[in-house]
Amino acid sequence: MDGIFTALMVSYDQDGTINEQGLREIIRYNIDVCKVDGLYVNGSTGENFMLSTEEKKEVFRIVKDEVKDQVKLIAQVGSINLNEAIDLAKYATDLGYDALSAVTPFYYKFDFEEIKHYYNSIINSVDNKMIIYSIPFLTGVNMSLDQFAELFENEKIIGVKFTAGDFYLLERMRKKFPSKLIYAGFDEMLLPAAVLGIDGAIGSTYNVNGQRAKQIYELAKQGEIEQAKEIQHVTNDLISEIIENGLYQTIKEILKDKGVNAGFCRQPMKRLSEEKVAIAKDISKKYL
Ligand code: MN9
Repeated sequence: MDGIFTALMVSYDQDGTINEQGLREIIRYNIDVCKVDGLYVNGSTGENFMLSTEEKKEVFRIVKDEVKDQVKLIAQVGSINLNEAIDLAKYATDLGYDALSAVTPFYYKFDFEEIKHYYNSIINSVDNKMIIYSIPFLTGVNMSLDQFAELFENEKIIGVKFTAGDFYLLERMRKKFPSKLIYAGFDEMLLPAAVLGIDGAIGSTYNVNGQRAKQIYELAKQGEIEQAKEIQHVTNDLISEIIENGLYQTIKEILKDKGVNAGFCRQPMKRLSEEKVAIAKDISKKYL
């Protein structure tokens, strides 16, 4: 389960309907061109939190059908509707997903006992493994080292997707939990995270920039830091231009520039102006 995982994009039509053929093309591009080690399905990048339960299941189904066993698959099933999360956990497990992940419950200020109950309820309802999805800047949920330790007491909770810039906490976690899987969640900080000894990374920009990410990760593991730094610099020039132009929309336009029918983002996420579509195409040609 180590390596570079793409936080998979989903192709939506103008009216927000899932475009199955487009989704299959995005998957193929990730496996055949970006050569990533796995896919993280229905995360933030898949626009998961704007989907109905049925739509989330449809995405899980299409992805598994296209991938079969070619790469590892992680299903993000988290929801503050705990019944939905458990239902999705069962669904993805039955489909054969290699592991589950769940975002920390958000919006209400759930206390730690509630968070712990949430994770144990989900993972104890299925025969599968759980990767905590920690993304404090979007959820507002910050967990301490001791709280992670308490969650990790459940052996079915095997790791964390760490989308934060707190490298002190990351280092403490690596030291304290040598056998748990830690995935870096910020693509622009892959190299420093890799130096600290992560097991892999999960990110949105790997939909288009997976090859560079794999190089950074492998070079860091071999101690070739100078070379890795050069590739991270180019990667971050790319990422900063993508973010400036509109993160998910621009990645989709880059995919379209590569001949992949990546569609549009779901409302309320906005469309790119024609000018920004042109900028996205320029970014695609300049870096990829
Ligand atoms: O899950 C992604 N997070 C979000 C990881 O999209 C919220 C990252 O891959 C970022 O998109 C990326 C750009 O900041 O690092």
